[in-house]
Amino acid sequence: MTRRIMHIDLDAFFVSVEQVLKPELKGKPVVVGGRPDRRGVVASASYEARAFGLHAGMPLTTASRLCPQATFIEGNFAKYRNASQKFMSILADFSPYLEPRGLDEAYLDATGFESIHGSIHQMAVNIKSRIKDELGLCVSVGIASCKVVAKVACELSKPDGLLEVAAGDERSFLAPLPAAKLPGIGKKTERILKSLGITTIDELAVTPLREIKSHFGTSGEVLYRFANGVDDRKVEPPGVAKSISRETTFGKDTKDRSFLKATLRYLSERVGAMLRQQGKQSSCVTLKLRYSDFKTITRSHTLLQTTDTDQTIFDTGLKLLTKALSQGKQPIRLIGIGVSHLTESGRQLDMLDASARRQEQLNKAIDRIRHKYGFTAIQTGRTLILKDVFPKDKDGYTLQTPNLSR
Ligand code: TTP
Ligand code: MG
Repeated sequence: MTRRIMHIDLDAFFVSVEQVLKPELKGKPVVVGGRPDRRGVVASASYEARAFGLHAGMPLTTASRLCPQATFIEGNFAKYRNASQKFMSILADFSPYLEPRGLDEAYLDATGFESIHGSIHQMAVNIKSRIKDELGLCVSVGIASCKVVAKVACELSKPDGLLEVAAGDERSFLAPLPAAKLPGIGKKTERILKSLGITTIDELAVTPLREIKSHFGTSGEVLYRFANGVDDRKVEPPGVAKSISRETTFGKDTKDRSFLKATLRYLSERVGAMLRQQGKQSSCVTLKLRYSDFKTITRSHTLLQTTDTDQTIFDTGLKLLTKALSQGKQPIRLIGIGVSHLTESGRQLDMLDASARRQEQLNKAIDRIRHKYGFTAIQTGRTLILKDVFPKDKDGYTLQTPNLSR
């Protein structure tokens, strides 16, 4: 049976949520991202604003120059998360084979669902109208036999679109489109392709695989397959996490070691708490650093024994941090810590060891108190200095995330 995959993406998501709350903004140029005189970029632009050349990622100052009459809105992430949850739960009513991608996008496997809705096209019409009726939002849907073609079809149909590519037409549907429309082709890849004389997807599709691989290595193979409309990736409902990580960007780049350590400690505690909440242990700790020139490094350490304690995560991260700081000279823009290679937590052999047992009891007590009174109800000495830097509420410090980006 040929697969029928849908790609579903809300139109001008952040802006549309604002327009539902303030209907007088409908049909007007609207930007979410911040005030026009602030440092920062456009997160979402209404289609009316796009007519003036505005797009996501454009500096707000440029946006206000191109379209001074636009309404600029700071935005409120909690509102968008709430709308996103409702959106995903409507989709989940249609198929259990649902793979959310970010806040406003999802793949849905609709193979075999014709009998319920009459046709897959009709199923998409039903999805669109439920989202419109219940959330007041417009969504675009692409339907095809694989993910990559469904995604391109969705993108092409926007706004308020619905485009189905019949089985067998994948290759000819993609062929005339610019190569940059293919997911995975960013600015850099596009430049290289141009220098090779490749501008359309068709030109990429007929280039010998050997040649593509000589420029892009093994990822060239994926490009080649996508260009030919071949993509056997499954729709994967979110399973259990394969890794857990927390990170934050700083308001100002820093080299201050005790501040970096304090932040690392706090992030380690958040990771540890989540790890224990999921009943998992980890045997690999990874530190992530982004320097002021945006160069990003990750350094990992494999533990001899699995762990779920904040202290071990922090100690390991700190060793990696100390080493990285002795090598990199630039100020740091972002720090993150994560654990991977997760296993179900069972009693470890060394639990016979009294100190490990004490540690486990301590973790349990801390988690209980935090569950009841909020994350910052218990703070280790090291993280106290963060109170002057990050805003805090009952649920912990509000970490700085870059603009409204994902
Ligand atoms: P997109 O789906 O890429 O954009 P969109 O929904 O605004 O517009 P459309 O799909 O109709 O082209 O991203 C979804 C939301 O994610 C977007 O509304 C705002 C947020 N976002 C950012 O915060 N930063 C970004 O750079 C991008 C691209 C999106
Ligand atoms: Mg969208």
